[in-house]
Amino acid sequence: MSQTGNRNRTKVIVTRKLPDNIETRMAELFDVQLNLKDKPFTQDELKAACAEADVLVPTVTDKIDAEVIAAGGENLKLIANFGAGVDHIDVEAAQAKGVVVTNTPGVLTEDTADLTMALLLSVPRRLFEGEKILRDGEWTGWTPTFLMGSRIQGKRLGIIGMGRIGQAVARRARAFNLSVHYHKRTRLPEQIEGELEATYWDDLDEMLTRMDFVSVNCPLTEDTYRLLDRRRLKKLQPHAVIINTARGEIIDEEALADLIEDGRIAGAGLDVFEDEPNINPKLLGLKNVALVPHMGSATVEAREAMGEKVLINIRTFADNHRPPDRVLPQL
Ligand code: 8YV
Repeated sequence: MSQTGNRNRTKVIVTRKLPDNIETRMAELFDVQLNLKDKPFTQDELKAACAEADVLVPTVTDKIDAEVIAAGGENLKLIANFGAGVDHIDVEAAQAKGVVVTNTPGVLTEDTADLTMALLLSVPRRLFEGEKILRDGEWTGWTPTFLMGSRIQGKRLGIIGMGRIGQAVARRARAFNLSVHYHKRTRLPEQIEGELEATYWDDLDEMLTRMDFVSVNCPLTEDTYRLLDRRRLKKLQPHAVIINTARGEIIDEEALADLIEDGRIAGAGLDVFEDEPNINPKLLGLKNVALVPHMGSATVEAREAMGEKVLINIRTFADNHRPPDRVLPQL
């Protein structure tokens, strides 16, 4: 951890290493404590940070629960999350303590949708399997029946959650000639639904039974925790493929692994996991599962834009204005 920046300014504690130019700007603007070694904070370190800071800048790897928030001192007024998802923060406990929470929506939408499409193209076409065979030196040459996958075009894609990222996935999917279906708590306005040429399913179970591909793009909340549980996963057709670039906890991972192993689901492309950075060993053993390490927003552009959003949220808040990306507790 390193101390830098201006004295007598807002005290900001950042829990992980951020892009260099964001850290430099933070040091210019605030009395900032950076984490240049990027060693994750323990729960005790998070509590100590909350006790000391005016503003805490956490990431998805920090569990900001009620206990951590309760350890906050009089000064703690803002938790400016570096990331869009806030499932790791007890927003209700923060609000009860008068601590504002902000996030960084909108700037990682296109990159996360790109990664979703990359997985959606990779799993049915068995790209990761092919790559492994090559690297293991096991390729003996072209044959007419080697590594046959299934065609993308003309298939049905069911998107769970049709917010910014879901819609960005839908736009890409149209270009690949997929027919787009979606399930969401509240139906999209007619005009947007029309533009996306998307079919709405009020009943998730009904949608699942009919899809060739399913993409999870909803936030993790109490309502979406294990939304795809064993019962629902069993509704999928045996040739179906699931992509998850949202949060691991939305799918019962053990059930998913079992069903893929038993041939009741064809495969999965996963960027997120229930117990990151630990990966369920069953998933590791399945060759029709593509695994990538939580990379949805991992572009230089997205990470810098996320940092800019954090800076704007802190600055507006410190200037006694309403920060643009305030997050409110779920009703
Ligand atoms: C981020 C994400 O990298 O923004 C999110 O919700 O899942 C990721 O893309 C991560 O959250 C950073 O905290």
